[in-house]
Amino acid sequence: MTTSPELYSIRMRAQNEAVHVSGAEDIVTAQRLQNTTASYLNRALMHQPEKIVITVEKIESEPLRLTLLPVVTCDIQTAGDAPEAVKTILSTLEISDKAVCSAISALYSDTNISGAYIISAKTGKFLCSGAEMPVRVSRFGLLDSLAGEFADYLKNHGLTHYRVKEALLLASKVCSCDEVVAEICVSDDPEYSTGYVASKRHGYIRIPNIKEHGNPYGGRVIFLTEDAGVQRVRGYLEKTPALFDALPEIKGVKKLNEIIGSCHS
Ligand code: WAQ
Ligand code: MG
Repeated sequence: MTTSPELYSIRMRAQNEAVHVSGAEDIVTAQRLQNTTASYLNRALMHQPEKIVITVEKIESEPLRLTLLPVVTCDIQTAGDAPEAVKTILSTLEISDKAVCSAISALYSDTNISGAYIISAKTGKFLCSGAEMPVRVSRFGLLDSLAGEFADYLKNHGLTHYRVKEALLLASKVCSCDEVVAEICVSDDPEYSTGYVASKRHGYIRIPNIKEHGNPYGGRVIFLTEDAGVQRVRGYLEKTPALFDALPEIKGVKKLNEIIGSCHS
């Protein structure tokens, strides 16, 4: 009988003057811990941080096996067109106008926080505020044996930036949660202006020019169904280990109407 190898959750966060500047994570075997730690250190050091925290934790329960969302890139030429496209996508997903407004104002504010806001898809109310800190999605990774193949596959589709892989994994864990209607993300990296809208219905829709190049602010918003238990969702997103064990479908660049198809009302 072969036993599965021990798995570890490895997480990095770096900060400067108490501001989060870099983060990354994966689930790996012991054999890959050293290389992963080195690459995370290098990544953190690019931000000249005052403090880097790398946490390595053995995973005690068998991780869930999850499927990556299909990937499509929306044909958007300028930052001026992106908000309208985002609103149109969200309008096909049972997300109220109020909730869309709450999300857009949180995402396009001049602040960065280290986690995601949770918003009711119906009322637009923030379900995490004050003591209820924004949720930090964690404990997800790609099966070690797929790492090389996955990187080549993304590269063959022109998706070479490490952010794409990590964001796709994170969004796929978020959308695997029953109570999640959608997630929207804008990077806080001033050099990275592609964001996404992810949902079970449409998959992972990449939105080029979701913000102006040079803008240092970003954020994430997760929309929940009306009857969702926020604590359960938070527990799942933060703590339940999840491994992705197959390559995603990648559909290339498509027009918004092709992506949302007959959903567009
Ligand atoms: N859990 C919850 N929220 C997070 C997490 C996390 N683990 N990590 C970051 N955030 C929030 C936080 O508010 C950041 O300011 C914001 O998301 C953006 O984080 O396919 O790199 O790490 O080309 O800047 C999208 C890739 C990249 C799109 C997104 O986000 C593509 C990205 P960043
Ligand atoms: Mg980051």
